[in-house]
Amino acid sequence: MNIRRTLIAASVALSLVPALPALAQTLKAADTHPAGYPTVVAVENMGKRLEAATNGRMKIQMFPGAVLGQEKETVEQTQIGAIQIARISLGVIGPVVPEVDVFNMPFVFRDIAHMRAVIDGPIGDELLQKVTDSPAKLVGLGWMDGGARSLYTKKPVHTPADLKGQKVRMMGNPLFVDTMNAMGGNGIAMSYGEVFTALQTGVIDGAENNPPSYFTANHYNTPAKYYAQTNHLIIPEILVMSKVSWDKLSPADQALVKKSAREAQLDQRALWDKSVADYTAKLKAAGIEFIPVDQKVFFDATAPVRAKYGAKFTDLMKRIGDVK
Ligand code: GTR
Repeated sequence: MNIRRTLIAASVALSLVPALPALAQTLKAADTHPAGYPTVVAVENMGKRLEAATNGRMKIQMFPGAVLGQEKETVEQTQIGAIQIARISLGVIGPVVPEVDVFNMPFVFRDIAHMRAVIDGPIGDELLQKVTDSPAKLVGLGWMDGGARSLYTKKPVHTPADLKGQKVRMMGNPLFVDTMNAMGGNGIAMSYGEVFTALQTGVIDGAENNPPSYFTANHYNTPAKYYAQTNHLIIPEILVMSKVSWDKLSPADQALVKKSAREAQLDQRALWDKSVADYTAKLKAAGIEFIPVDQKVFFDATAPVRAKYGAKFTDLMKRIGDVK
């Protein structure tokens, strides 16, 4: 009897609770790049759009310049929900969600236009979904442009033979170490934040990246002043959200976040193109020598890497190749 009365009282009380207002949300976002970098600005703009669409209820607070940690750490923090949104290279997601490594292979895209057509289309959506469906506790929100990565070294490089004995920093993913070894050098995995000192002290002889990163991370201000235009990796950047935080959003808020991430993808592209042109000019003005190379030689040298890592992606690689 008592239990019955308690239950009735509880259900009456529940029916009196007004519908909860949608939760106020400040989403913490992390980026390794400094303020003003295209990815940072695009995510800040995404926050402004979210704020406008929700009358200030949802916001993004951006933490640039790796203040929340190097990319591997920010991925881990995002997995547990301490960070809500991380903008990172897809390269560091490979060890967590191996399915994305199809985009991380050397020369898998013909050029930047090809990569953009792929990430904007169904294959891009499928890969984001693979991140979301994986056990990694991350939600794939959208893509950004990371341009093409080329080599910067102390000694000029024209062919794979010139890389013999040179230690070249790669991002933390075995695929990239194998890529550098196949290109003729010795790949060394290291976090982005350690590269400047390692170049200065001679722990490494070179590294590889796009012109905006080469410049803004100050790597050009080291003995590595020769920039060989290999374009060996065209790795998209990815925006991931913590699954823990995502699950706390209403379906309407989830849709809004997804939509604004898609807008950020296109927003960033315009900022990116401008930044590549600006930083290329700055690097040249600073005396960096841009060396044109025969990319086909590096493409051929890395065939074993595509064979090794691409074996499980044969169909997908064919579909990627077919995208015009
Ligand atoms: C940059 C990329 C960063 C980071 C960095 C690296 O091009 O935007 O997310 O991955 O390269 O080499 O670690």
